[in-house]
Parts: sequence; structure tokens; C-alpha cells
Amino acid sequence: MRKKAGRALSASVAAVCLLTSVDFSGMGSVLAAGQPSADVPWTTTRYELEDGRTFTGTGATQDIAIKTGNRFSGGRAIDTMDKNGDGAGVAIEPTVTENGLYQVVLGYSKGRAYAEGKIALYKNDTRIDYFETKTTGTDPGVEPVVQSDAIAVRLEDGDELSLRSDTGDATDAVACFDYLDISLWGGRYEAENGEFTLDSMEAEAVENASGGMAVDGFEKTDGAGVEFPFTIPADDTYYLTLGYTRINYEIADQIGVYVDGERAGEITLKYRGLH
Ligand SMILES: [Ca+2]
Repeated sequence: MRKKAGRALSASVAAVCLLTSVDFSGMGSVLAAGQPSADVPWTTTRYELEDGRTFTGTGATQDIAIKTGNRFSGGRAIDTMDKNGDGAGVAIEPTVTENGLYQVVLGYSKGRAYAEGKIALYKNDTRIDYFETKTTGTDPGVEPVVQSDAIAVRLEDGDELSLRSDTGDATDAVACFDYLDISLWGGRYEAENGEFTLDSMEAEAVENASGGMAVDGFEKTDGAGVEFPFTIPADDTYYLTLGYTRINYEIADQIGVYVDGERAGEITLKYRGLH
């Protein structure tokens, strides 16, 4: 079910306009994995799994244990869950200040005897996807913590995420589960790092602009623009915010937004000031 879709998005305008940045975030439903490629990704919040609510599953022969070690974030991790029953796991309730599409990454370590496995990610009582885990070292007991591929999940305030061993193969749950890193999907793309559609366009230093730079030259002709390659999790609705400033005289009040070369909409520009 994983897929990655490349998209080229460009902003084009026939106005005197200095484009400084594009903020991009996903507000879609439950999706497959996708990694943002933004210049400035959204802030990541780490949730230590050892601080979560643990529960055992069907056929458990022991309770979930906590393992300590310098290699673990926070010095501790959930220990291997292969004896805790089918469906055993650990749950956290992330702080969601903005409902939207988030990426969730698992930090884990795994012994050399267990090459690959799967551990399920649930939102409330619905399974979203699996994290795939693999051996993270060759020295028993000191395997380093690594990060999984990201899973994209739509989160609202009050949602609970849990990691569960429900694959039917107990050996899948052999690993140390350290933390979940959660960040809003998307980020900020600096206009000066995009691709300009005309050679006459140029980046210049602008006070108070994001990154200290903005792109000039939109007034020269229709078709002037900046393109950004995106990797998005799936076809869905995404939010776009433009950072810009305008100077002196006006030619047009709108900037066109194009996806894969087709006009998808426009943004109305305010007069003067940095927006
Ligand atoms: Ca930890």
C-alpha cells in the first residue's frame, strides 16, 4: 500500500512580487508513507514509549518490561514483546495543536538473530500500517537505535497512537521499542532554492524574508515562476501558504498555483508589506 507520488508545484504571477517561501502541509486522510523534502521541516516531538500505557495481549506469559541502556533515548525502552501475547503493545496520546496529516517514525533496536519483522501502528482501535524492523547491529545487547520509515497519519486532538504486536508471528515483536517521533507532514520551502522558470529571475537578499532571501522577476512576463518538487503520500488535499512582499506598483493581484503544469488555483495578494 506504500506509494510515493512526485509532484511539481509552481507559483507564477504577473505582478511585482518578491516570493520568499512556501509553507506546505497535508490535511488528508490516512495515507501511506511519505517523507517531506522541505528546507525547514515542521518541529518534531518525541514521545518516549517507556512512558506510554502498556497492555498485554491474548496468550501473554509475562508483563511488558522496560529495558535500560545508554543507547536508548531517555535511557529506557520497551523491551521485546514476544512473550506478552498477540495484540500486546504500548499507547501514547500525542499533543495535537493543529489537526492534520502527520508523519510518525519509530526508533528501535533489534538483535542480530532477527533479520526483519513488522510491528503494527494503530490510531485508536484502527490499524494504520506496519513499521518494518530489521537487525540494527551485530553485537548482542548493544544494537544501536535506528529510525523506521515514516508512516503518514491524520491526527486530531485526543487521538491515541499505539504500537502493537498483532502480526501473528511473535518473533516480529522481538526488538527494543524506544520512541515515536511525530511531526506535522510538510514544511517550508524557500523560494530561492526552487527552480526558476525564466533565466531573467533572480534571488536577492531581502530584509526580514524567510532565509534572508526572496525571488524577484515575476513582473517581467507571464510564465515567470518558481517550481518546487514535492513527494506527497497520496492524492489528497494539501494546504499551501505563500510568503511574499510587494513593492510600489501593481500589475496583477493574483499569483497562479500550478500542479504538474496545470493551473490548480490562485492566491490573492495583499498590497505592500511582508505576508
Ligand atoms: Ca526511550
